Amino acid sequence: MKKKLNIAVLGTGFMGKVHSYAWRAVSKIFDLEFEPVLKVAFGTDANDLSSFVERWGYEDSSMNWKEVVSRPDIDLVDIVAPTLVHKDMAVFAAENGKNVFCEKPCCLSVSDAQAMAEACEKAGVLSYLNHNYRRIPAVSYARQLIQEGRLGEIYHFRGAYLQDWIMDPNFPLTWHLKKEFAGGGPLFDLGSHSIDLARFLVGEIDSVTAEMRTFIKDRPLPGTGAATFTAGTNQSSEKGKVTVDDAAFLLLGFENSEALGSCDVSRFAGGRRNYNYFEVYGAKGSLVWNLERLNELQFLDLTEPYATQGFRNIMLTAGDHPYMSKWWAGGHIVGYETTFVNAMSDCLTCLAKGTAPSPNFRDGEKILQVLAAADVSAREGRRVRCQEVQ
Ligand code: SOE
Repeated sequence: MKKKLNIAVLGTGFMGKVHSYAWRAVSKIFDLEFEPVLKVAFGTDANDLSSFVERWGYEDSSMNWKEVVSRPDIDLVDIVAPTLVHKDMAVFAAENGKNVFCEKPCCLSVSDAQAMAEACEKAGVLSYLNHNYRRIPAVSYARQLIQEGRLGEIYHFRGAYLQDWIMDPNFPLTWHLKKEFAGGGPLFDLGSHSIDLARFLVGEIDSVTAEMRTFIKDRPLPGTGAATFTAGTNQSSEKGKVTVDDAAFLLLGFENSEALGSCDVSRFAGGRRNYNYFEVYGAKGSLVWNLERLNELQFLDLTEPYATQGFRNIMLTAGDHPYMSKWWAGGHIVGYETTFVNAMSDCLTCLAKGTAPSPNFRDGEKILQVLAAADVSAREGRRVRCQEVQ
């Protein structure tokens, strides 16, 4: 008999939807000690909240997140609200003895991430930071190949995360475009993913040199009722300042190797709807991966004779590929939503074993240091050591 684990989900947007789907699926796909129960959802818009709760089968709802988090029947708080509120929600949850699962980016600043990590450590609760792309079989397998030494010494990581959803100058000034709500533009939203992958595959980053641009500096204000948690489509004729980047290009130095890395993030890459990409080049081999073909990993083995070398396309659908033994019959592909199911499975496995998941809020702190260093570097026009920023 599985133990019930009562979940409170804070937020009803896109991530609220994906997380609800994954909490529902995880104990059906994986053999876990826990069975998540969608106990209560928090939202800021009464109509959205009631349809969300009905659609996903939550037992209860509330428009007061503190009330939700402090309920004695809640075991785990899942934060899918805007970045601005992550820290307060996570700290309050930890203080109330709840395990915390939090969407990326971790929070707005290095000191907020430290506060989140400390609160969880002090309370002895789990902290889990959701960088779901690590959980893709191909990405996990890429790390395995690197750790097995199949790439040898790593020379380069080239990451890119490109989107195009705000290229229209009439796209409204939603919370994503305000620094005080989001911390940064694609630098935080997408760069946090790329940096997580760079750390996952290559190692700790210790310096950053960056350039950033904001192409559209003023945008129409969103319509009424859309100020904080939702985008809103009914915009007004008044305009407001965009206070985040539209694109950021980073050069990365690594702590324990001479590897040279880069990471380009943008919301102005036309046609790139959700293009998360990396290449890793080593002394013995190279890897290429792209979210649009998430079941595939390209591998070039430099130990083969030069004349026959070439990238081979590995389909990650065998039972012995990471996560795949629990999914469909061999040879069948998986999609975006499975990355969250895999993430929740890993999180619940750590909870059952009492081990710290990775990434957690300490990793969030490291990622925030890189993002903050990139921000300083772009503004001051110089290379910045990650330790410099707090
Ligand atoms: C929007 O840019 C977004 O939903 C990100 O916030 C997610 O983290 C990314 O995975 C997909 O795009």
